[in-house]
Amino acid sequence: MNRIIERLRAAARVVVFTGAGISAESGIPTFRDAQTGVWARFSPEELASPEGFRRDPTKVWEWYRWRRELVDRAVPNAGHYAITELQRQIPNTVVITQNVDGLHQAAQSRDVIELHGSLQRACCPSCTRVRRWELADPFPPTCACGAMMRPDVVWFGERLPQATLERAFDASAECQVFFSVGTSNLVHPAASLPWVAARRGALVVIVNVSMEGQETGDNIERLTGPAGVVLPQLVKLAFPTPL
Ligand code: BJW
Ligand code: ZN
Repeated sequence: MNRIIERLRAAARVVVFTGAGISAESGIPTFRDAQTGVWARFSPEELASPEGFRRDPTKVWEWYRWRRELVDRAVPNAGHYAITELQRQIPNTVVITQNVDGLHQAAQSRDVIELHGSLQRACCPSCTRVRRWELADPFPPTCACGAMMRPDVVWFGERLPQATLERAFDASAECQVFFSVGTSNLVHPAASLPWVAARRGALVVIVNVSMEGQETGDNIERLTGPAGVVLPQLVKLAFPTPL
């Protein structure tokens, strides 16, 4: 913990990279947890791939509608708020998320880089129009051009938006401390961000309830526990607020 606090206090640039685990305490299921994860009940190819959408678009839309209902009822947890506080303490803190739930923004984090898109938007595969998607919209949503829209998210086999990815790689290469929070770190190209940071000399801090499958190394610190507990403790220790 001491090394993390020292490096954090001295850091000019920080990256917080998050995955589904940061939102688990807000009641949003993760993808790969054996018991509670979404993939325990559904196959990723069926629901999160262009082929799956072509095969059964209504089924895929129903899955996203169910997730959007959960997200609309959810509120950010102490982990999201600790990241916002870190951004206040170190203004050059970049939040990079794989999540599509918008909870970092709901916790007032600034300039969040969303690598895998957003549940709040739909886009048109035919004319590329993008618009906000509301649960009250006709279902499944149809574009002004007449085509059925799709969720504006990145599925397996699809390219991440180039400019978004470049911003994420640049921020990771330039930071002194890189937090990897609540991600199994299995999905590329996002999974390479911690190693970009580590190669450039950053301290990588892994925060996860389980360290199974997570890397080890000289530049890596591991904090085991729920993000909603670990992150507030860490931020409080690093930046105690005066009475
Ligand atoms: C807690 C906690 C608590 C729980 N506190 N922690 C190189 C090598 C191998 C494969 C590939 C490669 N490059 C590309 C690939 C293929 C593929 C890939 O990576 N596959 C791997 C699975 C093997 N990647 C792609 O297809 C990507 N596209 C691409 O590379 O295109 C290239 C291309 C080139 C030219 C032409 C065309 C294309 C796209 C990947 C898109 C991923 N999309 C999804 C769905 C997004 C939309 C949606 O949400 O529906 O993104 S899949 C899903 O996985 C979602 C997530 O963002 C992503 C990551 O999951 P995450 O967040 O890590 O969740 P979990 O569940 O895995 O982990 C949760 C963690 O939290 C666990 O560790 C828990 O322990 C922890 N936890 N409670 C702290 N309270
Ligand atoms: Zn259209």
